[in-house]
Amino acid sequence: MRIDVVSIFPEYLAPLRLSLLGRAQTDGILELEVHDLREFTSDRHRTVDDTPYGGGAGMVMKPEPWALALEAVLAAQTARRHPGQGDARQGDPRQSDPPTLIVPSPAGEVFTQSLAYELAEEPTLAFACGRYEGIDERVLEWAAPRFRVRPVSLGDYVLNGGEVAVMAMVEAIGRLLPGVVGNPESLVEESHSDGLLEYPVYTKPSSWRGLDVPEVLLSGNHGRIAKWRREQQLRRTASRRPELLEGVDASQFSGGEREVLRELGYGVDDSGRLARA
Ligand code: JDK
Repeated sequence: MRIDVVSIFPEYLAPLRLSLLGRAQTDGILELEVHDLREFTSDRHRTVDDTPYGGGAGMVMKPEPWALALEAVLAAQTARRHPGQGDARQGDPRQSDPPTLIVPSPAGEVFTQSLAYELAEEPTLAFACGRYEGIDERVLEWAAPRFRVRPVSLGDYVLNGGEVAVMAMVEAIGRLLPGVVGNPESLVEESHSDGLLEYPVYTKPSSWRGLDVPEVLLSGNHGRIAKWRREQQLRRTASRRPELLEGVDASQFSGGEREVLRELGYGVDDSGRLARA
């Protein structure tokens, strides 16, 4: 996968060169290029912001450096997506398979594991990191015929810019690429977790500062262990994220699991969905 990131703080993205994703880059699984938006300005002060029309606090990112930067990204990505076509498709606003452009924004759709899986299938991704109060909205309109534009929020809180959101998204997407995570069984188990929170994990020593690992995990009884872990997932989800259980199809749960859910205050409604009792 090829990923291009545009930012006024390219150094902010440096940690993406470390650890698992760094290895993925040296292994040729991931190609990551970070572009400095200021390289696409032409005034002496390399200006990227200006005052907002309509008034209000703060500054807004000017559109022209963004168009030039995204044109450079398109040129780089088109060569990878359609090798051997020269620049015939470059910037052609009528392509049927435009690359995806993620624009981090507090006003976007929320980034989820499901979106990470979807984006991990793409051959190329581009990320536009805004700063200040955001990017002139016309940049998204200009980009719409050239990219599949997706404003995406990392969650319902306000960051100072898009960089931290991009780090989180690139890490979540990158670890799904084949060969990035050392043990692919981890990913298989993750994908079968059915939207429940994870079970707790323990390692040696079995007794530590007066705290013992749950006995079942030392039993060697894999059936009992699987049942216990699943019950822990249900208990954690009910206590920390009850909204994840509300309305889900109850038929995916065994008799024993429905027993646990009843104990946690969940019943099954007429349509077979979980509901708080
Ligand atoms: C991209 C700039 C900072 C954005 C408020 C301003 C008028 C009110 C500061 N999940 C998530 N959280 N935050 C982001 C994110 C923040 C960003 C940018 C992503 C670019 N900022 C910022 C908005 C405001 N807003 C305009 C209405 C304040 C992503």
